[in-house]
Amino acid sequence: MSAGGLAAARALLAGVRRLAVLTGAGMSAESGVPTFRDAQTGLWSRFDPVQLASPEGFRDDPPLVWRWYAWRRELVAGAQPNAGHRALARAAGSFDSLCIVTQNVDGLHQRAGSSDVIEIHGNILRSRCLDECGVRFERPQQLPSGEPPRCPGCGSWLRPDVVWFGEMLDPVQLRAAGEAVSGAQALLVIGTSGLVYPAAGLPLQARRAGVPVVVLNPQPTEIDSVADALVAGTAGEVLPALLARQADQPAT
Ligand code: BJW
Ligand code: ZN
Repeated sequence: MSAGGLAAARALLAGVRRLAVLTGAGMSAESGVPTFRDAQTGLWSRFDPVQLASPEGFRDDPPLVWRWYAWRRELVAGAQPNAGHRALARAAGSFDSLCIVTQNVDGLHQRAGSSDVIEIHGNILRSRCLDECGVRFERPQQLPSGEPPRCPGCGSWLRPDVVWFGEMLDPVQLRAAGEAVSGAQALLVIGTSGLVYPAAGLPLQARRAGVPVVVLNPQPTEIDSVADALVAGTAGEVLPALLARQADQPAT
């Protein structure tokens, strides 16, 4: 971890009362949930995103996509929040507001105890009707055939309640995310490659609103150019130290 980066980021966050946080897959890496684009371990190094994470892919082969999501759902259900998730949840008490905008679909922020969370790419544990008849399920049943269950409202397929490539994000949530980011006194960006829009545009939106941006990532990202402070390290290692406020520090 870069100690210099950490000191600069801590100084930048010191007087902040309203913090916004944007998280990506790297946030959950230390919980054992694979990222998408890491070269060896990322999901897209083994699986085809067009086949598995697009509406066309699902319509082409619903059982294939459903089974892939069932596997990931099991993985997420068995994962635990890591030290980074817990540090963010704990830190909420030392800010007037701490809003987490997450691209993650795993629900680990909420399970760590964070309450102000906007899931802009949905949640993998929920399902909804492919034909948008309004039916939503918290926990879908698994059929022995591996096929997706049918929507009890209209008979169409159920699909994971996530945002696939080429799909619009929920405009209400996207607006709330933009407002959280622009209305904060600092934006902390954790564990995202910054390649997927519109989420990747939020740091620039913050910057344009005069909100300083801190980027925490073990690797360079597309967002580094808009960062006021860069911390090289992992979420689980860095966040407990970065977010410990003066009052929380042990007396030395
Ligand atoms: C660690 C770590 C540790 C590792 N600690 N860090 C404008 C420009 C160009 C393209 C577009 C654009 N606007 C829209 C597009 C098209 C497209 C897009 O962005 N494509 C790009 C890839 C080029 N966007 C869309 O289609 C979006 N829809 C949309 O814009 O609708 C309007 C529209 C429609 C049609 C045409 C045009 C406009 C929807 C995007 C939905 C993304 N969906 C997914 C799947 C979700 C469901 C599921 O989980 O299955 O969301 S794709 C995947 O990528 C997932 C993620 O949320 C998202 C972002 O990935 P993330 O989180 O950044 O992960 P990685 O793996 O990329 O990076 C991990 C990072 O962690 C790395 O930096 C590591 O170093 C780091 N790390 N260990 C801290 N321990
Ligand atoms: Zn339906």
